[in-house]
Amino acid sequence: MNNFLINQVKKIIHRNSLRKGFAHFQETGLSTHEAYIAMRNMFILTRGVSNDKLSEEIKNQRPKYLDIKPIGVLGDLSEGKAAAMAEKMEQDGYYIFDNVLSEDVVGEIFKYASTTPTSYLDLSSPGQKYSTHEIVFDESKPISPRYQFSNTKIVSSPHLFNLLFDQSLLFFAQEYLGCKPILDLVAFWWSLPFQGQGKSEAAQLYHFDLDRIKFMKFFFYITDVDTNNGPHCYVRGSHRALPKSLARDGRFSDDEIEKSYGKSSMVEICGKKGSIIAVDTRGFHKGKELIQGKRLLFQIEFANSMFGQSYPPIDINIDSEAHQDIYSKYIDTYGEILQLANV
Ligand SMILES: O=C(O)CCC(=O)C(=O)O
Ligand SMILES: [Fe+2]
Repeated sequence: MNNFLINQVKKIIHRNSLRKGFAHFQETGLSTHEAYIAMRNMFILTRGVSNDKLSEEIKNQRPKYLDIKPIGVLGDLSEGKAAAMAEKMEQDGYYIFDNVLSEDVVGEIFKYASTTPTSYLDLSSPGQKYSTHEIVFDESKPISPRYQFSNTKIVSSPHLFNLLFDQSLLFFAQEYLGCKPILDLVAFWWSLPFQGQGKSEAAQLYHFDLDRIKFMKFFFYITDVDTNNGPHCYVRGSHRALPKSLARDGRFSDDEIEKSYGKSSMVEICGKKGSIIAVDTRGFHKGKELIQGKRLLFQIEFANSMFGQSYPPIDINIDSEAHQDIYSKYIDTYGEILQLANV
């Protein structure tokens, strides 16, 4: 059989498996590993079209909230401001906001991260494994390129917790996703120079994320980020159709990316501490390996569906009435991964 026919047969098999798996998810809310793998395979075989089609279906099933008050860390996004920003992001795959986190908030988050024990990427065995024991980050004694806080540690920081419920972020995510967003992932980590070791595991080689059908991440720089201490690198416009030559899963070299897209599309996103960036990481991206210094980054992901990879839920306690109101009003957004403890 020639390659074309082989691909057609593969497509039929993966399409069936995806269709069956997605229908099962819609009935039961459960996503099987087999269906998740079929989504990834279909994404590659159709160079993205399969995900775009599913997203169109989801738009009808999860119509936008009409009552969000779009005010928060991104400013006041009413009067069409979010739509214009989302349109720019639709073109480029990322958006750098003018608004930044306040110095006080950045300072408090930095202090929390400097004093709270964290796991670290353990390179002593293969795979992307984090240590079970936690240590307080010490940049003078590097033992890993990446130190990642547990979800429990993230929700224990009042300032990070606040950001999870920020209504300007929710509003922007809804504008970009075109439907009710789901908060599906949070991450908070330090990066350090580590002589090129663990680059793949630390997401420092180009790749695309594909845990969900459609998703976007907010990045918050908590330290100043320049070309030497790990800017987020993004290939402008690469969130659209996947080029034939790059239609596979895995990690990609800078050269491979440059051949397809050209150097001028490869953007290094530097920024002062407090910077806020939205990124559609279905496009090619990486964290640049650090040459010196350190980077502290907080990240929140919103998706259009929980279909795909499974993550464990996070137990939370809500003290403030405002957060309680938001949580219950937008339970479809916050209730998927955040579970009220002691209920
Ligand atoms: O460290 C970065 O800038 C990118 C990390 C990454 O690949 C991701 O968050 O999906
Ligand atoms: Fe990534």
